Amino acid sequence: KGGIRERTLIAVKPDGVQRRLVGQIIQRFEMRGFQLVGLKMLQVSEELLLQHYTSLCKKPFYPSLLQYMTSGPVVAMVWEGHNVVRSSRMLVGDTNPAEAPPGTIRGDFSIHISRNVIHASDSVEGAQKEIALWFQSSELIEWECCDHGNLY
Ligand code: DGI
Repeated sequence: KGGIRERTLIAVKPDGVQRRLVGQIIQRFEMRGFQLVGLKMLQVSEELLLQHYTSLCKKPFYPSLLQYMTSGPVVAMVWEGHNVVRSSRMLVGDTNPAEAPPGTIRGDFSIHISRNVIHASDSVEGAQKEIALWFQSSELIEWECCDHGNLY
């Protein structure tokens, strides 16, 4: 994928769901012009989290990250559009909310790195792996948006 069909995995973490931020987060991606192609709520398993955060499993904070990410439901989404991976990271803001400017999701809605509300894939290759991990291909819908000609 790439071009206008580039895709990324976005997940509203348990704190974001508990704090009723799902609607506002979806609105920010819609406002930008990105297209929703997959959406579900799930309880993340220990196995899924380990595959998702393989590179972090030896970190001292991993046990608390596991506890947090499995503490309640997560809303997982796949968004599509030109440069969606990079643009989503800009919309989301720095991993540490203290470094995330106002106007970003983390900069507007969070204080501490251990409760930073949202996940966004950090590369096109990473996004492809994460989407395959979190979604069945039958759960992703290809559709034409009526305002396509105004966005591209
Ligand atoms: O892609 P990001 O979510 O921005 O960042 P990442 O892939 O480096 O880390 C994944 C998540 O792990 C991050 O959103 C929050 C958590 N994390 C990362 N570094 C730390 C951390 N949590 C704590 N408590 N301390 C850290 O240093």
